[in-house]
Amino acid sequence: MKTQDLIEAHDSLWRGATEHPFLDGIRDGTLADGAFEEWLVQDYLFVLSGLVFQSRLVPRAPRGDQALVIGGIAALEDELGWFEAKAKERNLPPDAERHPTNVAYGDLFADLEGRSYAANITALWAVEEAYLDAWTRASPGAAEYREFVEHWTTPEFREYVGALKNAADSALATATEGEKEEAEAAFEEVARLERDFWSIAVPVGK
Ligand code: HMH
Repeated sequence: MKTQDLIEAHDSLWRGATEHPFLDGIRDGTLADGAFEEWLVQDYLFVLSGLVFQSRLVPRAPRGDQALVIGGIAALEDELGWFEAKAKERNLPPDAERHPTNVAYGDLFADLEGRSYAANITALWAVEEAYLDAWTRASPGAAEYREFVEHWTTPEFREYVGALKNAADSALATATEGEKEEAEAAFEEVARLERDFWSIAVPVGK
């Protein structure tokens, strides 16, 4: 089993995570007032918990993945500063409450601590791949969102996601059957949460 097989085996789930009315609204400029800001505040909180999740992976990563995982952590810390600047420009509240979907995502990250490295690196790859694919689909984006679309579709981000994919494929290549099942379950959970995360700002029927 490889990462690409997971996407193909869960096509409708993956499409839910990467094609969404929220993203159509970004592309076309048709989002309701305040929807983007509501999402942005929640995404900042998500990155905070993502940083904790990735930090826990450092001591678990095989030697060959350490630079990748640590580089990802540094990029997330940088991303937090960028979010803070954007939030300030837009006068957004720094102390918003976590949406239930954000809480559920944090619960998954906490639960992954008790699962295999293969499940963890597959989950991390899926988190970032879904985000990259989703923003790529929204590209180039309406003028008011263009800087965000560009920020989340850079060649550097694409390269990082490709490296995560290779790391996940390597882990899956030597994983036990049980670990592969764990990785597939984690992939599905991530895909559902990514879909639900876009729905924070533009609810759709589940
Ligand atoms: C919901 N998924 C979500 N937010 C993000 N910032 C990323 C993935 C990428 O780290």
